[in-house]
Amino acid sequence: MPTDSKYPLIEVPKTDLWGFLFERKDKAYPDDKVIYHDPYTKRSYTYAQVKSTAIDFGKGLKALWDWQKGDVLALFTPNCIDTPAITWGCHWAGGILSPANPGYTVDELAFQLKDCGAKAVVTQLPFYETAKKAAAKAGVPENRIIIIGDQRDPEGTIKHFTSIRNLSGTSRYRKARINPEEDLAFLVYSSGTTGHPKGVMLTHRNIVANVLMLKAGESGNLKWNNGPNGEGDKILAFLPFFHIYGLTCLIHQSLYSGLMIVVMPKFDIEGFCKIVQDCKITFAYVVPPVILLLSKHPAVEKYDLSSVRMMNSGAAPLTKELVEALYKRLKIPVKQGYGLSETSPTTHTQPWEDWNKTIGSVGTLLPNQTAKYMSPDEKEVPAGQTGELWIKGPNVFKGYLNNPEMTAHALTPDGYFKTGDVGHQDENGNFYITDRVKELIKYKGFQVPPAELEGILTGHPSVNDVAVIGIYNKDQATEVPRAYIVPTNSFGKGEKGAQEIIEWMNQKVASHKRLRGGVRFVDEIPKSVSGKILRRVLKLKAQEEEQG
Ligand code: 4UW
Repeated sequence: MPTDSKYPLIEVPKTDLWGFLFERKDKAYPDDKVIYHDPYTKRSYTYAQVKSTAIDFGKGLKALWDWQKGDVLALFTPNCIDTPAITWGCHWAGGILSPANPGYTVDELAFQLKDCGAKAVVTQLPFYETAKKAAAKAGVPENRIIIIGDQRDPEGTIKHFTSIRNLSGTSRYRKARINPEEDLAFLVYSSGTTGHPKGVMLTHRNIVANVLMLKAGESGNLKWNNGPNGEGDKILAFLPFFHIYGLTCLIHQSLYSGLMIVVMPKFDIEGFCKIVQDCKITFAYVVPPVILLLSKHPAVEKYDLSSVRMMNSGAAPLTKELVEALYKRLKIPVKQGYGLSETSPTTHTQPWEDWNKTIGSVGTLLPNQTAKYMSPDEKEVPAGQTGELWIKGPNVFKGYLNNPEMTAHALTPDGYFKTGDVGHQDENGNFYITDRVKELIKYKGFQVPPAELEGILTGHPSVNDVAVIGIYNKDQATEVPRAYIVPTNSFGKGEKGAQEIIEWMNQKVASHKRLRGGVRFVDEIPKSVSGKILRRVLKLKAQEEEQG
């Protein structure tokens, strides 16, 4: 029998994100509450400022480029306090936002711009050159790049978003009419269970549902305090806004619940500790490698982190040892959450009070979620046994963009999404993720699609065949990608050859996709009769090597 959430069903209103966030009657905090704060520049946005800036930006998009419903705006920037206003300004004009990792190379960004059909790109000055080259490759005109943030082009030739806010004649524009169940709010990129990154089509309803699910589940447990400026919960936001975890849990949840977000563009452990201390941060969404640093790094000793009442870890497996090590050192409890780009994202979270009773569990089902575990031949496994997790609910995506084949592979006709994650649940409804049937590698929570790396590596003149797998690196609390390569006869194997391939790859991929797990030369890649790479065989090989 499928398992239903233990929370009461919540009603998901038929509204788009704009109506949900900016036309609601039940907002329980004042319009002048600061929601987004930049501790470096001291710039802030109150709720009212986000709203008015978003409207101005949306009008500017219409005035400049005749923005239409369904037009895609790509976002290529590290975390920036202008991002929320840009996001909802795009929605105001009827657009879809497609955020990309600012670490992408020109080719990686060009792929996404082309795939999502971007009409314009928003970036920051240090990323402009990459954005320009990628835009040229993808056919996006150069004059459709806008910059946000504090740095401006000294020549004044590149449009800054503030300059398109007050274009003359914008008063005649009206907000776009959205069908929340059909119209897309976001196109985030995920490789799903196999292959290259694909556009995950998330509707307005998907995100509205997930924010309400978080409110009833996670936030209810945490008893968020949305008190006045300077009081109330303050959440440190270094997790990227371009990834679904940051997009929903940070940008959307904070505005909906009236919580202050302190925005960090890039993580470093000293910066993290200093901001926690100076801003009296009470909560942080993190990934396992950050917990490792907090429980081991010597710099942590110099700071007072006692304002933090809890952290939430997700995006990759978290070990019991790490949870215990952090608590021992800092007395900060960590709970886990779980989810995927395709589920908007959060499906499970550990109730706050259970953090130390169910360490290792990703938690219980959030409201409106139904789950079951399936065998490889797609039969439901009995309660408590291990299987692939399938999920159903209003937060499940609409499909992969322009990819009916992969959509049909991922979604069942009765609405279940096949997560590709393997696990089980205990008799109290606590879920555990123990393995993956999908190919995906996660480096510090970032997706690394093996098929993409294999595709690039086969372009190396000395590579005859290749397979990439993830190796768990305990010292960094993350998986790292490793390539198994069948070289051409003439290629010098050994350390020098491996180094040559690693350096060649470093030029071609974003930092999180580098071959940090090294290169191994083999005589052949193990494959099934149908030619599918047998990654399990390589994983066993890696384990044997590890054990000496
Ligand atoms: N334990 C083990 C976990 C876990 C995990 C995710 O890049 P995506 O598509 O999406 C994410 C989303 C992370 C996330 C969502 C909601 C939430 O509350 C939270 O909280 C803490 C985190 O990373 O990758 C999805 C894949 O990431 C793995 C799993 O393999 C999943 O399919 N994953 N969370 N707690 N593995």
